[in-house]
Amino acid sequence: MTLFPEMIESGFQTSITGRAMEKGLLSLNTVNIRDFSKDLKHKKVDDYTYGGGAGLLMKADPVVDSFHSIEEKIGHKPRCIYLTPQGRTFTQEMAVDFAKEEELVFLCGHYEGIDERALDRVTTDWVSIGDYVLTGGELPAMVMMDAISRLVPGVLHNSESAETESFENGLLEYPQYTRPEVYDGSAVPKILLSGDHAKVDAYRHVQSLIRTRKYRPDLFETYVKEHPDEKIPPEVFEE
Ligand code: 6GU
Repeated sequence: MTLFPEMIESGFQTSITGRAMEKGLLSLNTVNIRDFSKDLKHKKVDDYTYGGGAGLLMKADPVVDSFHSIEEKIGHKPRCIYLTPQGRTFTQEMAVDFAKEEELVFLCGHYEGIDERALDRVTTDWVSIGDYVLTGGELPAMVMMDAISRLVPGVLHNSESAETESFENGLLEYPQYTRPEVYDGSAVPKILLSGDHAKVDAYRHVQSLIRTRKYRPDLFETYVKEHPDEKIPPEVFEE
């Protein structure tokens, strides 16, 4: 549900989510809230706020009527996510939970937001993508749709799925290299050319630990607490 359906459609048709739609693994239906405006002449969907203050607010009835059109189409009341900086900050764990749903509705606000009475009637989840302010809910909806879609079985190829493990084990990804073996004087770490898979895995794990400690000490602390029996090598604590 959006005032800018083309923005959502063009984004989702691209790349991996586009391929998954062609395969029938995902589908996208955009509802243009403006199509439910009762103002036949100007298709107005926003108005001034009672009590005054900055900017325009999206009116209740086009939003509620848009949602009812979806309810009628699918035959039940789906989970409806309102994208707002006031929501819970989106995490991988929330993506896993949303990925279990057969249908999800994303309600994208614009201007100063949406009349509270519409939100009361249609929304089940309020989600933010971080502590900064955007002009509308479309980009956050696309962020969520991407993160959730890649968790749907079949959307990623096997070679792509392997990469999911890394954030889900609570550590950052280790550094990766492809050809050439020496680029601009920098060689690929020798161990990666050894063919010894156990050694490569161990090396990568240590690299993940080093990165996580350096860039996300919060995640590192949690990881250490959750793996009390793991011996962390001293090089992880250098620098
Ligand atoms: Cl979900 N909406 C808007 N407008 N701004 C945001 C956001 C959402 N998440 C972070 N900033």
